[in-house]
Amino acid sequence: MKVVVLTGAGVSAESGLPTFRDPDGLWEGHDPMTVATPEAFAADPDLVQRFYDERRAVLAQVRPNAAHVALARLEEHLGDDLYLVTQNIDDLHERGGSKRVHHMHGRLRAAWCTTCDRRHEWTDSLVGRPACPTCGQATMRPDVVWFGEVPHDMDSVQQAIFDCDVFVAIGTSGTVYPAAAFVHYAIGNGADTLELNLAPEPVSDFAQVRQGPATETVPAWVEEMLR
Ligand code: BJW
Repeated sequence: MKVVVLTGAGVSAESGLPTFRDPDGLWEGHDPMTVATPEAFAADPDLVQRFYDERRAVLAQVRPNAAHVALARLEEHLGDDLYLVTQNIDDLHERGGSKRVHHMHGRLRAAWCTTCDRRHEWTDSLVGRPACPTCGQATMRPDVVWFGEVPHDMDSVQQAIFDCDVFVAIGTSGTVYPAAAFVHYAIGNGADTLELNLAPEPVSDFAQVRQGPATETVPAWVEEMLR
């Protein structure tokens, strides 16, 4: 059985990372949705770098939760037949034990130099405009995908969805494309579809729904899969 799992901010919520669209998801009075654009970065790079610096620093204080760990356990059993694609830029899937994680919106602990196009593992601040270790230019930005930019690994993700028997969306509002369309690709391919979420979302109309916190629904679903 081939399984594709798509995760969103809800899978990390119980680790203490705020989601984007929750009522208290504002940051310093800025809607994160307006910060996550190349235009916002061009207009006020310090503000955007601070937004990501703070989130990068918080990563060191949080831990993977039972949902991340359960998905790693599923990978142990399914190997390459589990394709885990996340919209999250945190590294909690990896720290929960997953080895094959596709970060379609990039990674918080990576910096991308827009001069030489190199990517570097990065745990420090970027707001002080450090020099790129490769070319020396002070042109590094968070290696994340903003609105209007092309998500990573799209060919591979689409192939995995076309090949899968089961598609599961976990903790995502399903409001951002192309991820919002994945459930439709999966249905078009005849896959079973399942949504695990705290609250009903647009995807709920197109999937079997299990409502509840990810730390409960995901381990329970994984347990069923392994039985
Ligand atoms: C729990 C829980 C618990 C809580 N347990 N659950 C009009 C139509 C169609 C498309 C477009 C359009 N206009 C513009 C577009 C394109 C645009 C887009 O989608 N815009 C929309 C606003 C309409 N998309 C793009 O520009 C993308 N690029 C693109 O399309 O390129 C073209 C292309 C595609 C493919 C191939 C070739 C070319 C890029 C999108 C980039 C999004 N980037 C961000 C920021 C990343 C960096 C960062 O993290 O700061 O990604 S925006 C933000 O939203 C972030 C997230 O990954 C993403 C999705 O959010 P997510 O994860 O769903 O979080 P929330 O907060 O929305 O939902 C949380 C959920 O958890 C809720 O459901 C809760 O109920 C649940 N929950 N606690 C279980 N304990």
